[in-house]
Amino acid sequence: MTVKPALHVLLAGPRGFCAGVDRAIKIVEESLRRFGAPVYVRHEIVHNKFVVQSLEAQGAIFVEELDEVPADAPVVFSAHGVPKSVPAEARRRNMVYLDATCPLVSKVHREAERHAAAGRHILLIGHAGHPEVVGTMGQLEPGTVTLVETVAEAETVRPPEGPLAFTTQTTLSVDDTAEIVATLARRFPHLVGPAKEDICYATTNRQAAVKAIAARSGMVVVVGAPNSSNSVRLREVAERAGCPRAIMVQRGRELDPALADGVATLGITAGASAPDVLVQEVLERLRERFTLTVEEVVVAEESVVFKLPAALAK
Ligand code: 0CH
Ligand code: SF4
Repeated sequence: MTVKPALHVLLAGPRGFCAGVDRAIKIVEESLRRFGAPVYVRHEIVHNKFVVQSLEAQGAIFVEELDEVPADAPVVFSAHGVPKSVPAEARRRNMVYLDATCPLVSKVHREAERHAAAGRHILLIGHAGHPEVVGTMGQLEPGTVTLVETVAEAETVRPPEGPLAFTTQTTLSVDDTAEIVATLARRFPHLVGPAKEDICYATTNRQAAVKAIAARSGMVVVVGAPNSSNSVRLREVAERAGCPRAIMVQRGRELDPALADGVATLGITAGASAPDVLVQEVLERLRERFTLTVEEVVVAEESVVFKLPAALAK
């Protein structure tokens, strides 16, 4: 019997599901129990195909727009949030709807509304076209918000004269965002906003955890999806923290274990929308080729839990 070479695995902690994702999935599952199938979901409930397919198997139907949902069927809005026009349209059509927007995204929506009510133009730091950015912009009147994506844009953006505020997407790079905020604060000394930014606890902790393992790892594997903002950031953070190779996979079978040949220590993390079963798949895949020793590196403990919406909590 050939002996498999040794591979030391560092598991980032925290990794994987956050409280907002956990709540969003429970909202779909509980809706299926209450209303029976089908329950429609506008947009992927979270950016993970395994999660989406598991819910589809239970009777959920995923669509991109509300007009694809029959008026007599219940619909859930995804964790990323929706423009105000979406619930407004659901009410107009007398639909039953459940909002799975993460409470930390809703908090940013309210913050943006407060700035607008105070007459401040808003600089929203985020990625163009991402559903959370579309949702946050959709809380505001057109012309009252300008998107800033990069430090270069922060250097050149020309908002209208007058009071100015900033808000951010919740799943951005902590380091990039600090630089963007510093640039804006230098150019616009009257800029108001949160103490740092609106990046959530889960994004912050997952980036800190992957940083802690990246410098010790010859390779890092991020379990997540290419359309998952927070997961994509984890791969970037690992690379910037000095790891020579950081890759992203959606499932264990996507990983070629031979990539880890010659690597002594391999780091693994998972985006906030990636279930733990997929991390286990990656470990199983590596065991096909290596004898693993697994060490968990925990940089923060998380105890955040969000309640279900009142309509489902009863
Ligand atoms: O990281 P993003 O926002 O692309 O979304 P995800 O991968 O579905 O993770 C959950 C976060 C949802 C809203 O913050
Ligand atoms: Fe909420 Fe943060 Fe999770 Fe997004 S990543 S769902 S903002 S806890």
